[in-house]
Amino acid sequence: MEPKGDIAVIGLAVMGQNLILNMNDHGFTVVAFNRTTSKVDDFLNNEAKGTNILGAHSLAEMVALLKKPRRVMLMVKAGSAVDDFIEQWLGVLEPGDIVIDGGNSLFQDTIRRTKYVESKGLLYIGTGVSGGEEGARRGPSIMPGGSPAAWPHVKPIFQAISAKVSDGSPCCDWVGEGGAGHYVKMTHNGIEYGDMQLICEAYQIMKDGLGMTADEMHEVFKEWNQGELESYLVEITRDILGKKDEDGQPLVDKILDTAGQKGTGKWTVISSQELGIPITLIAEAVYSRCVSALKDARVEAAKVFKPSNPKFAGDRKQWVSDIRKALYASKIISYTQGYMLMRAAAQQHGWNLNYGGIALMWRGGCIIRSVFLGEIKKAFDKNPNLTNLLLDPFFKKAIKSCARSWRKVVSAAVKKGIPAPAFSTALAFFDGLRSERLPANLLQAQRDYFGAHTYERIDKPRGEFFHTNWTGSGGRVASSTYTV
Ligand code: NBP
Repeated sequence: MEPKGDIAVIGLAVMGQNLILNMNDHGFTVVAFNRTTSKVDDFLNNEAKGTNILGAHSLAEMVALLKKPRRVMLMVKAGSAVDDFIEQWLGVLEPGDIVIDGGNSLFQDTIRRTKYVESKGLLYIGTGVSGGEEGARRGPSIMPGGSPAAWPHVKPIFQAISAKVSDGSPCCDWVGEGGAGHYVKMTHNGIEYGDMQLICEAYQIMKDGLGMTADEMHEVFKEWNQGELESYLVEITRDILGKKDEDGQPLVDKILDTAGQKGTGKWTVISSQELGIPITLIAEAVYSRCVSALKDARVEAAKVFKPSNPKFAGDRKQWVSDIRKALYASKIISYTQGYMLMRAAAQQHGWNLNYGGIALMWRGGCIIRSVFLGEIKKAFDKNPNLTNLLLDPFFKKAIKSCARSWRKVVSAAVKKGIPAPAFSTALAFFDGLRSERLPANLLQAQRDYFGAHTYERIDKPRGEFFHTNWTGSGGRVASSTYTV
């Protein structure tokens, strides 16, 4: 009998199960497999009951159920489990078959695995899948990269199951070679950290600076979700603020204020350091989670340094409008930085990234989906070579119209001792970027003074380096010149 399976999905936790059900809804025959094989039977007897989903209890059985070229997709914990599976598969798959990793793998691992799997005659796809449980079931954002020859074989399945924007375009397209898909997913997660932190800072300023209740802020986020900030994260914040505990009190007020993280934000920041790209807002978002985790230290310090009166003076309605603008401007900076990072990574790794296409992939299905991403898509449609989002006329105008409120909110927060690290760093980055001259002249002089690191001069061509014997007692030998 001819095999019927279009694709196998390995890993029957929340993401794998929901992706399989989504694929089944779109008419694909999926073979389900899991390391703990009892979960295959559990799945077939419950969630998958009455569907066309097939179960496999061994890799050999899984392979026998698949049409050629075989498509096998991992939805397991990122890390060594992926390498272990690849090794096992190399023994049962054939040249031309396609190995897909849909977990949150580190992009360097995907670069390495793509080369390794290709060297064995197979094809590899490392893909970001975003949208959590609901996205996986109803339509995620999917960001595939790896072996270009694999894409035509996977495209019909991925584009069918992905989220769609209002004109029907799928939130899934080819991202690029090697680790490009996982890099874009990692950047997405970093931006997600930034968006969440910005919303949390707006919340804290409204709570502490304006003395607003969760119910009042629920109304504010409801209103914000009807304008330029309309997004999934603003929408869920609205709902969270409206949620009551069993005693009728807002549940959010009872949740311990220490945040966790799984590492993709950290990876984004590490990559930015390696590439020398200032994604200051995402970095602050990651560090803010670290500060939140220092609960005991914060409780102790609060006893000693508690701000006396954090309340803002003036009209509350006006402040809420100012906070909205500060959030919007800071968000523009965060995406500007995120796109700078992807551009630098693309240059380093030789990826031909389609920046408008990435905005479209993030426009629906994923956690950072928003109206705002539609504007980014338009900016890249108008100018595919746009090097800096801030230079697009739409964003230039938006930043200018928010600037006064942004400064007002950041200075009030600083004066009143309310932490607003992401709002502040966004403003500092903006001021740095628009400064034709920064104090790095002095910095270079310091470096040359103590380490003979040399400097360039404004009255000489770039690339010519000078060393000064600042004290009269130093030698004439300069250190080798380097830049970061
Ligand atoms: P988990 O990340 O919790 O992984 C559970 C699955 O991995 C199970 O099928 C488990 O098999 C399998 N597994 C583990 Br753990 N170690 C294994 C090993 N050494 N060898 C073989 N299989 C192993 O599941 P998830 O939350 O569904 O996420 C799946 C992937 O998707 C992850 O990479 C995750 O980062 C990514 N992701 C998750 C989300 C989300 O919202 N949860 C969103 C986007 C992406 P077992 O049943 O035998 O233990």
